[in-house]
Amino acid sequence: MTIRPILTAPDPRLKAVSTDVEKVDAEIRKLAADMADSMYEADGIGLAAVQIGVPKRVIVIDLDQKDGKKNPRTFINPKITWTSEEMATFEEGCLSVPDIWDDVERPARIKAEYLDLDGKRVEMEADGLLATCLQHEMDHLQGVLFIDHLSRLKRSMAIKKLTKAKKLAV
Ligand code: K1U
Ligand code: ZN
Repeated sequence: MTIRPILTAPDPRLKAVSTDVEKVDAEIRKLAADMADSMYEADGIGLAAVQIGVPKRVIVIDLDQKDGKKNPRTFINPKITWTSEEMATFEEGCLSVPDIWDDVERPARIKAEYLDLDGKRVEMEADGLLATCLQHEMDHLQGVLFIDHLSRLKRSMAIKKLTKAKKLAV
């Protein structure tokens, strides 16, 4: 089990645009396993590789964590192929934006495709929290945080709070 530290805003490495995985090999499977360990340790439901400083298009999500049961899903080179016109609002949090939660509106339903841990292409449809979480994690792959969806005032208040918390931590 390897827990890797999760970067927190305003770390500039979170702004990196992640690149496609060329081959799903042992190194990528180890990265996905480390990401899952790090996500569980931080009590998260999702994590993008860039959040542990690896700007590759890899995401892990586990929405079924109950009674210590673990069922992480890995999405490699994910791509959204369709979004609904209907929108949905969820209160979002982020392991890279600690202690800040706010409502974000996103398409309610999406279709996506990705590679699984065997390198097989998978097509899927998602709604509810899975659709929200996938869009949130795919934003990370573009260097976008959920606070970038908030008003300028809310975003600058959030950055101030995060910067102050970092200064107090040293
Ligand atoms: O990207 C991340 O940092 C993961 C993030 C995912 C997410 C949460 C909510 C809406 C959209 C995306 C998190 O896991 S934040 C932590 C969290 O959700 C949670 C923590 C403790 C208990 C319950 C939930
Ligand atoms: Zn996040």
